Amino acid sequence: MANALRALAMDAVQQANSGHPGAPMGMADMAQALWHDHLKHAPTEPHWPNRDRFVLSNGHASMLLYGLLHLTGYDLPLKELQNFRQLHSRTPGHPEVGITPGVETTTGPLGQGVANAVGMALAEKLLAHEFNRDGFAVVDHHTYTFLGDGCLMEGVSHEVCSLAGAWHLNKLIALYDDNGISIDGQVKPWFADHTAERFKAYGWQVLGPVDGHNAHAVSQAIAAARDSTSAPTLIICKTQIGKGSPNRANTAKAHGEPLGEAEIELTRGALDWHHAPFEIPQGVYAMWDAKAQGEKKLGDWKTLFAAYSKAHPALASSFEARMKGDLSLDLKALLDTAFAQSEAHAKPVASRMASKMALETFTRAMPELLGGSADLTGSNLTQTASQPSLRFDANGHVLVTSTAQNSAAQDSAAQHQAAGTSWHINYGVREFGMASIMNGVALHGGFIPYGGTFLTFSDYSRNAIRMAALMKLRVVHVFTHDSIGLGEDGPTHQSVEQAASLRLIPGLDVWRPCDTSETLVAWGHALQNQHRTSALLLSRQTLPHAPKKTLASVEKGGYVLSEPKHAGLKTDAVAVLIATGSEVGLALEAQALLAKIGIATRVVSMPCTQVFDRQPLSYRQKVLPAHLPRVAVEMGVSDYWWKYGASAVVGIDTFGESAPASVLLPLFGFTPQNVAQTVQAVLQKHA
Ligand SMILES: Cc1ncc(C[n+]2csc(CCOP(=O)(O)OP(=O)(O)O)c2C)c(N)n1
Repeated sequence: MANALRALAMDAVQQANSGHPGAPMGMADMAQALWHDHLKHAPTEPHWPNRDRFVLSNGHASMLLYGLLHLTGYDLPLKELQNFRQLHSRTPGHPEVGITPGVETTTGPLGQGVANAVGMALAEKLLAHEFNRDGFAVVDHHTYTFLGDGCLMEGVSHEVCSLAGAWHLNKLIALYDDNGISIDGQVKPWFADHTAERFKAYGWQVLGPVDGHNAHAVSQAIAAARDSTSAPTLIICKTQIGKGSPNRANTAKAHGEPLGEAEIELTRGALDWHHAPFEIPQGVYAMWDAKAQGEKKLGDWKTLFAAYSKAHPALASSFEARMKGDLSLDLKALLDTAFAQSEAHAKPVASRMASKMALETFTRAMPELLGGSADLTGSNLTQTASQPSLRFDANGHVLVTSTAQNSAAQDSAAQHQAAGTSWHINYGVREFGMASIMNGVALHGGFIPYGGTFLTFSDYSRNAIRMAALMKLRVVHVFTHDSIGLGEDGPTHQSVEQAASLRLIPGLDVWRPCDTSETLVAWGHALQNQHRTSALLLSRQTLPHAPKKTLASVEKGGYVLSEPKHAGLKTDAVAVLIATGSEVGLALEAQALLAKIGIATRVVSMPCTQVFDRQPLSYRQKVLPAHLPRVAVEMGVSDYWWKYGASAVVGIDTFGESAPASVLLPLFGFTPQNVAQTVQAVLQKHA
């Protein structure tokens, strides 16, 4: 059976003249052990909620996964394998979720697949805790991942495997393809870790080394791993990269090059596989076919779920809605009311606090919100009064009595058990781990994860944010302390280029709201868009309220906040000030100063440039009329704003400084006077 996987991998890579044959050939027996003997899945219904999840963390071995999906009966015909790595095929170079049925996550950036798997295993555990009832284990599956030396060398694997141990994710089973080879050759000189001891130290159960080419031995190890009641398991499988190829096996050359026609012929001989390229004998197909068995398991689960629906109708319908990604709350009505209230109160608050205020309302009624922070809970303000801190006991059970930080959270922990709780996770100081685990949680379904850190440290998690956007995942990043306005912590903590650089990620909505109302809208937008990733950039410092008329205008991402008449002038604007977040108040002050000397300006608030860019041209031209010069104001690099046709940017193109914010703002030119003078200088140039 395993040789069918080897043959498909070497043939497809050869046909594409590109790809990685070595890892699929090396892991073929491990794959046979898992997929034939253990994996619970239904090829005819790839989205069955209670399927086991399989994550190929070493995504360059994509042909292994495509071979498995094809052979076991997914809708992935042979011609797709023959089209490996070609435009618009369902077999892209690395596995991509949403393109190939049965692919659970997009992998390729090493280390993040195993992180996604940790997120999936966490989601399973939490859903089981929330929805399972006596006799009704409707959520009960494993998460398996294959990973190689590369994943284990990547630092993110440390962050997430450490968490998986602390969380006792006993249904997470990782199979390590221990072939001792990476691209540069034998790994010994650069990867001499004692991996077994490393994982034991995390609190994992470690099995093996087993002979990774003995499918029976691997299968037995998986069976033992499935019995674990309180720890995740790492199974170390000793393998040969390119197994079966007489001249390439156990060499780095097997990693990422086609074997070549001659070597393929030799390999067919060595494997005793005498079939034409892409030809799989019917008998082999029959052995691999998992459709009937999958349908039986699926059928059993459906019967169980039907009985569950009778016994616990509310829970059952809530589970179905959660897995579909429907919100538990009608956010539209709630946002309208909250927006009206915040406009009426017009209170100055830090936008991080405005975010917490919004979350207080959401988390009370939305158990799907799975919050967290990378050890900055009190600064990011991600935990609300109704959210207990997520804790597990030594047996891996979710602790109902929480050791939450505040007593309100402790009280509510018990209250919320029945109805479902929105939890808050202490991820520890692990930004990248948090972001990539959140991706796994979102991929599993049932939750909308959000997590906080300082904006500057978004750089640590950046590739996971990019992956979320690529996968179109509803994940919300709460980035506080978004500028030099944070003050004394200095340039290591003060974001300068982060806002602009996050805005470069395609598909990521970056919000930098200016007050309570805009923050509400930002959260509403993030939660209501099931296929978008969002980052909320929030201030540490208090911001004034900016009066505005409608929520709908904010939802456009950029809108006219103030016309000259609001500053007491009857004339039309001669210039536009574009500002975001904490600089909107500054722009309004500059507008007032300019009005005093008879210069009429318009202030445009631009909380989310991506959403603004998606508006029709006619709207954008109305907000930013072509004939008016524009001055952008943002405490970050100026580069980003030139694309909006700015004539000048009041920005920061150096690092910040360590000093109180009250000293830094004037030092860097963030005063109403300097903004007003910049507008005057622009007008003189245009005169
Ligand atoms: C984050 C990241 N860095 C670098 C790469 C490029 N890359 C792909 S595979 C690989 C080596 C992986 O070694 P190993 O996991 O041992 O795979 P094997 O050689 O066994 O196939 C590298 C460096 C990548 N895909 N992701």
